[in-house]
Amino acid sequence: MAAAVAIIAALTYPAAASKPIASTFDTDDEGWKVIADFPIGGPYGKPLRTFECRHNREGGNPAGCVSMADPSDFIFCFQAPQAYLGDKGAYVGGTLSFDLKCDYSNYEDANLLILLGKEEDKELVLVAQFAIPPKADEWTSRRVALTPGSFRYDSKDGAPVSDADFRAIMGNIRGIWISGEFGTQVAETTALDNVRLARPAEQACCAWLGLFGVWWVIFIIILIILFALVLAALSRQRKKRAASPPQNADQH
Ligand SMILES: [Ca+2]
Repeated sequence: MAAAVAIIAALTYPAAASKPIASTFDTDDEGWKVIADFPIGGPYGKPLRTFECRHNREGGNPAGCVSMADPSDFIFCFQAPQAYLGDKGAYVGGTLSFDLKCDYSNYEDANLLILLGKEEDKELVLVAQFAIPPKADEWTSRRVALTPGSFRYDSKDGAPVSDADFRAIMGNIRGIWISGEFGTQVAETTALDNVRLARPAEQACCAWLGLFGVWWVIFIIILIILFALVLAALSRQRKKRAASPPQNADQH
């Protein structure tokens, strides 16, 4: 049995150790805020106002989510909490994914993911574009590859980002902002759910798990436990036989 426990621990430890940074908003806003009033087209480096997100216990994808009603004519973004910031060099080549839902979607210029960082004394703002939610009131999943090719300097029309600058930012992320601005009028409410920062290895693992589902892992664990129980029963039987005197000896 001890061997089975060790095998299970060995199987489950890597998954726990490499647990992705994720927000599913089951019980609260998990530290996410909203920042607002960026001019359309940028610059995006300095928000004017900060708001609390609204946490919704239902209506997410599934369960809870956070949302924000457009506060102004300008662009507003969901701001990631501290867990997503700092040294994330191990996530270069991974992805940032998230689900968005918007009740009024007719603005196609602010579908932005903004990364903030610093290279030596220079403040850097990197901007990636993601596909806009195609229909109002439907959850859509978006995924941005964490590679230099996904980003531009300062705005969606900026210059391509160098590998050195991208690695410098990922080594000390100071801000991750996901735009919620999808309406030309001050009318829309945008919701966010299932944010996930994944390393390259975690993506491969998830794709593999996706093929078989989590039940496959549970099945393997049950098999290991059954195998351990059979081994323990056989071992007990062997010990019992060894302890009993041979039958022939009784007949003499
Ligand atoms: Ca959720």
